[in-house]
Amino acid sequence: MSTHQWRGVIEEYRDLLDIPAGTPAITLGEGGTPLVHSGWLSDLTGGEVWLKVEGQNPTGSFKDRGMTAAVSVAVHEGAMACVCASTGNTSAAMAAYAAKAGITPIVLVPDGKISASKMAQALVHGAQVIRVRGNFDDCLKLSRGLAEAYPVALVNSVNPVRLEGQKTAAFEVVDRLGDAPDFHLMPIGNAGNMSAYWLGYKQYAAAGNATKRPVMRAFQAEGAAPLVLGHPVEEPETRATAIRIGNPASWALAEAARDESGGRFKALSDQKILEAQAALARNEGVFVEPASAIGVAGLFDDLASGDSYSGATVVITVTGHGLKDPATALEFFGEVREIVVDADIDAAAAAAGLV
Ligand code: AN7
Repeated sequence: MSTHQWRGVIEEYRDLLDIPAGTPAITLGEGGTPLVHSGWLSDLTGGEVWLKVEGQNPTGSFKDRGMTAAVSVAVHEGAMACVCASTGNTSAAMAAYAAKAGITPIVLVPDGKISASKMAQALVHGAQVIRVRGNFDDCLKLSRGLAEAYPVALVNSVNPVRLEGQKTAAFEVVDRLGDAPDFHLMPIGNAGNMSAYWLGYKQYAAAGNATKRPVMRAFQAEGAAPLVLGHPVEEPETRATAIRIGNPASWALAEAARDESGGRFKALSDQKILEAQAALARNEGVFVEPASAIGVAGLFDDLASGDSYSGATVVITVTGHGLKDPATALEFFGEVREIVVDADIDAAAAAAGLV
């Protein structure tokens, strides 16, 4: 008996991706992530709610889909080094794929504002990490500037090849459900992922693989909500550091996705984001990082404000693994559960509430 080995998103979907013919796939086996049915959220909504669990990718976030494409094409075109700005996940992914490709990864991150786990990933994979006194938006300006002036490939999502890789998540959703969902909920930061899903859904519908396209609803943190406000935010702030972005690069594409799909952007408080993170972990067994919980927080908020998902098929992308940011999780929820006792059965039983 043989098992099917998933080949990564380039080989699984090569004919559907706009990348140069003959691009060799530099892959870590990304994609093919689980679409987990949520009985809990389905009961709450009266619909069918599914979670696209992107934390199951090789470096723990959805960024691997775009990065396999961007690094593969960069190498195909002769790059010896690549550069990105990042709130953490892009740099983790880039460092891993660059290591696999044998090229030099250069990472620009906002000093003090990325989680230790993501920093460790970039460093352990051998990236030159440059901590910038500034925010993500400043880092992106530097990243673009370096790529213009020096022989390094820019692999932020302003590189359209990134979106080609990332759109495969929409293909997987449709392949699994047999059609596009009615609604797709997700976080939005630099806006590449929503733009890419929309590309994928449109492409599949045009090819006859889906009968419809979903309504796209994307969520930002209140302190970093440029798309909701309609103007850039100078000093974005949120505990969901992955989406601490004030001037998204794919602004126009995301607005087009919103408008063409009849969707919308909405801002949510950090408190709601962190409560959704805990609720998802406790009710569904899915541990995601704070930014990744915002689609679930958005579903709750929509229901509270009277929106209905009854009878609808809903997909929520949870973008990154909970282990990406244990510090924030422990700070908010750890003390409640942790009790220290001596190595004694009675003390342990009392602490566990068994007596
Ligand atoms: C977990 O890593 O921008 O709207 O530099 O890490 O496509 O930017 C991360 C973004 C959502 C937002 N969830 O996606 C970076 C970076 C997680 C993320 C987003 C990010 P985009």
